Amino acid sequence: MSQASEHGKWTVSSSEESADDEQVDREEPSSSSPQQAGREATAGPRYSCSEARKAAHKRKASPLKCHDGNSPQKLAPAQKKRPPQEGLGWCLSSSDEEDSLEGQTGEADGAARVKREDRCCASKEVASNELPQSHKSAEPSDKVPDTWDLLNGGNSFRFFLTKVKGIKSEYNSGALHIKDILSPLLGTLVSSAQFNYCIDVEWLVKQYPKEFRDKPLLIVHGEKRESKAQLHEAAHPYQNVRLCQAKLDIAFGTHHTKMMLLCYEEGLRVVIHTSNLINEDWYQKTQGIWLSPLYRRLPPGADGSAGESHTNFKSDLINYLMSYNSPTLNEWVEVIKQHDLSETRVYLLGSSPGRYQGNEKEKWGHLRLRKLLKEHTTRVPDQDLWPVIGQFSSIGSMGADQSKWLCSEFRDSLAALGNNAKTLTNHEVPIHLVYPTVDNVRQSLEGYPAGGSLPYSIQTAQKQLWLHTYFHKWSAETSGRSHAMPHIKTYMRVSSDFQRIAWFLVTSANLSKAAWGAFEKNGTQLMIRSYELGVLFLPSEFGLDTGYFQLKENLLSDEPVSSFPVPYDLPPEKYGSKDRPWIWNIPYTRAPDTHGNMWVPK
Ligand code: JTA
Repeated sequence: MSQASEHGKWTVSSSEESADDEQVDREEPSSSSPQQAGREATAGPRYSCSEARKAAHKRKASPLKCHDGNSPQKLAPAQKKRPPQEGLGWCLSSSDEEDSLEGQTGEADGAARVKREDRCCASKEVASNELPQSHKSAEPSDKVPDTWDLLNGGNSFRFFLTKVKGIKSEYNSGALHIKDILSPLLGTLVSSAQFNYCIDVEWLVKQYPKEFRDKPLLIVHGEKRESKAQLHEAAHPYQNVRLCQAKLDIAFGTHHTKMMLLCYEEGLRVVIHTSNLINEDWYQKTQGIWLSPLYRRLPPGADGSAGESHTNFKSDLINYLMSYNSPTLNEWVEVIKQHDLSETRVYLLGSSPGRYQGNEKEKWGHLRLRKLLKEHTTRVPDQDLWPVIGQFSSIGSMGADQSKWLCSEFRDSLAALGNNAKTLTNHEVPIHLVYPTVDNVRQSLEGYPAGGSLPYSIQTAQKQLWLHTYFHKWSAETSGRSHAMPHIKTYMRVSSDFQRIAWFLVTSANLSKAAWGAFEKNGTQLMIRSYELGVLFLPSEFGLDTGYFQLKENLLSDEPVSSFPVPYDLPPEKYGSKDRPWIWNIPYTRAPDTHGNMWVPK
């Protein structure tokens, strides 16, 4: 079938035809054949992370070089070349070399100050019977900024970006690689759990410092059937690795949540972030990370509900874990109960698959956000008309027009504010959506292959051209990440002059009904397909009674620590008349990417 559309003339073979006229609101990708669609409806998405990665590796092995005539020509793989500028900034650990921590030190967020006798282990079940293992702390070196400084000094929000290879080192100051997060400087690991979507087990194990590599590691994932078998096969060589399959009972649901639970001799740390556990996701993308403080163990015999934060984070995290209905995760619930999470300043905002009614309706998704905003924000003058901004890396089916979900239930939630007084002006609250254009991707550090992590399909896009009128380019001069494509997802309410923000959310949730939930039964029920997790920053929890954060204008400067470091440029810039949203399953052969290649999906 050939069609001339918004996206130029292109062809799809019948085997690539989508059968999703059925209004399914799953996130990308859509099914690839009618037969497949039938299977999917009962069995969940077909396209697994491992398949996406295989396709990416194939493309890498035989890139389609752009030549004068624009005719695709297969060439041998280009020599692996060094990025233009290696990050020369300091690191908590080297991203490439192992054992790089010898001789480095710094206080591990207080961890280094822990006396031997104060050290503790996770519950027996989780820690098995590993003996606590101490690690040497070397003498301070003045070359390495103090970890305590990094985590507490300049960054009261504990919000970080991932390090990007190939940008000026100053833009990576304060950014974290996964090896930094797992560094012994942050704690002496006893046991950990990794929640994620796409997992390269061999790579993941190598990200742990050698001395922690054989500690119990639980991987929580959503893979089924063949891809589950592949994951088990990949984990088989590691006797310390256990797998936990999250139940996904509603069709087209996905386990998107990205979280680390790190149990230390010194306590516990929770990391909520946006990166898959594969090398590409920690290389040249813009990704977000929230690092909890080091949570100390409660005194023996303390009540499990002790150590709660003003934001109710402890109980919300426990309830999120309990929603998996997994005995293995209940062991982690017991570990969390034993720790003091009272210093947490963020709110947990999750999604867990199900159909929720009555008092359960506000547990997850957009209704949970609506409730938090109503209860914990105070409306300031003019705020009713402040825009909401959504920024994401994938897009689900939103229906025939804006009234179906985006500008009804979804906007009503994002536009909610405190001081009851029901806002009658929600229909006037502007929505700005930030999603990369084709040129954003083409000119990115990764080039077109960055589009392999922006899986918006032509089948979905062509049904909702109306959505694209809300779109704005990816631009991030402020963080030096204009060419590091976003896999981060953020949502916020911003003042009309784009100088202040009422709240900020970093999450795994893309712009989809599967992630945020959609009403059923005339709004009496919220149906959610996927697991998602994020943290919400509200001014009131950071000592601000103004009702807003000032925006941090220069992420490298030392503006007041109360200014919020939004990682991309405001105001967002609308798509130009020739701009198109990145769509991953159509070819781009008119202009070469930064590596001289074209994009020709099979
Ligand atoms: C490519 C994806 C995630 C996530 C989920 C993805 C797909 C393709 C990247 C990704 N799905 N897919 O949660 O991080 O085909 O569904 O990064």
